[in-house]
Amino acid sequence: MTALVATIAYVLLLGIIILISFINDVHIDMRRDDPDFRVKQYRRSAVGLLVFAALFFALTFGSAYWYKDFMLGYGPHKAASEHGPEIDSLFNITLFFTGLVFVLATAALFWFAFKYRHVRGRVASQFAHSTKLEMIWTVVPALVMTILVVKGIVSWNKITADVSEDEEYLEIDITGQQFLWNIRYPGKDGKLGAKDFRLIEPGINELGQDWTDERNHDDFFAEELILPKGRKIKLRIYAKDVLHSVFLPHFRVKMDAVPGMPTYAVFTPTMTTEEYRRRLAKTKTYQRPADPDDPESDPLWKVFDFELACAELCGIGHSSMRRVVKVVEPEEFDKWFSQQKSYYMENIRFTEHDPYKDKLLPQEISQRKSDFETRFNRALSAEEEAKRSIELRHVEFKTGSAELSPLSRYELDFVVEALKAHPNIRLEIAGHTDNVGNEEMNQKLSLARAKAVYDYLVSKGIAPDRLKTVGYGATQPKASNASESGRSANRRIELKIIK
Ligand SMILES: [Cu+2]
Repeated sequence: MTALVATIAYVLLLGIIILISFINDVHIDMRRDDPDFRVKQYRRSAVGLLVFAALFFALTFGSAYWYKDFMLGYGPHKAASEHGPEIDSLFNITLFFTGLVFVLATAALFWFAFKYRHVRGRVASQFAHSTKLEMIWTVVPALVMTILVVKGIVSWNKITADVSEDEEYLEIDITGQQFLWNIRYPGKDGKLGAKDFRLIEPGINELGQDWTDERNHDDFFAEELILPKGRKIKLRIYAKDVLHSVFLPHFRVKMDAVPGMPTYAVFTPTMTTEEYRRRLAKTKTYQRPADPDDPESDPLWKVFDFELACAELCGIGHSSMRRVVKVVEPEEFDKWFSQQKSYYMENIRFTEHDPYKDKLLPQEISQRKSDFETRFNRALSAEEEAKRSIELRHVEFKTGSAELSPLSRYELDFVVEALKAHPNIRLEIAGHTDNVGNEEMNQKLSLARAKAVYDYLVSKGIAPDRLKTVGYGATQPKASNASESGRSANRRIELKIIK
């Protein structure tokens, strides 16, 4: 509504101005034959133009000064990256030359309109060609352009240089899509896993990560872009749909995200968010309350955050493509980094999307093995008979059957190894079930499952007389059968060491 009223007001104002100038023209026309009137009229217009020029300059420079604390490179917003000052100085050099031309050309324009206004009896001089003038306005701009372009190219090549192979750097994948950024870190191995757009599944595999590439197994996603101060960062930039642009204004980083054409940006942050805030705090402007309506709210400097924005108008939700960027001390970063959970391990592992769901990964094998060995050795050296039992935590069966799940073989192999390492011990293999179903069936099932373990061990070369099987059915629960988790804990195989 307000916009409509404003628009109507502008249109009316414009109409009035046009009308006045039209009336003025008619007025001048009527008195065309009065020379004094015309001279006066032109003088009035020329003085009006001078006043306009003065106001124009005052507003241009005044507003620039007024807002300097919010402009990058002026006021407190000095660059927070290693290459930033170079970009700022390029801007300043360009601004110097273009500003000079702007001021001189604008001043000359208005001054000439005043100086050479119509005066009775004055006639314009005419000349068709001046080599001197031609030389001046060709050579001077050419020289200035050469300086700007050469200096620009030198800086551009330096700033956009890729990392060299022997360098230490942190690689982060930034993928734009309508309308958000996917921020992927490489995990503990320091390497980002391979991607293929054909593997993209919305909600499951947003980036099309190839799970057969082990480098993907520790990659994780973050909501905010967290960066360590003083370390070189390489952003690997992608787009899933349309053009986006990675813009980190405080670090003077901007690079387009182009579908089908990966780009990159390399930079080193030099200030933490805290340090930057403290610098802002020294400026009066940033002492103002963040919420102008609430004088008690935190000052502007305190709520400041670096940001990642999309600098390409990419659609209706473009403005929501903002992420907070946090720069922290390297120690704090390392701590945060080590606490992050791998996307693969949390969301993909052992699901239908996992190409390795029927096998264990090397680190999982060694983890389970050391867990088993610890418990086995403890049971082996226990004095009391009751403590000489160990539960097989990863031996599982299909529901209601005695068929071992594919992943059970790993733990059973640890048992084989332990039996071979201790040739004097024997084992009682005890099967247990929950209390679902009738007693007789449970007893049979528990014995059948114990027998399946027995068969596996014998097939791996363990002498049958070292093993004994028992089926306890539901008679020895170790948890309450009232809940599913309790029932699941009760369905188990236990080994008792017999010396
Ligand atoms: Cu965008």
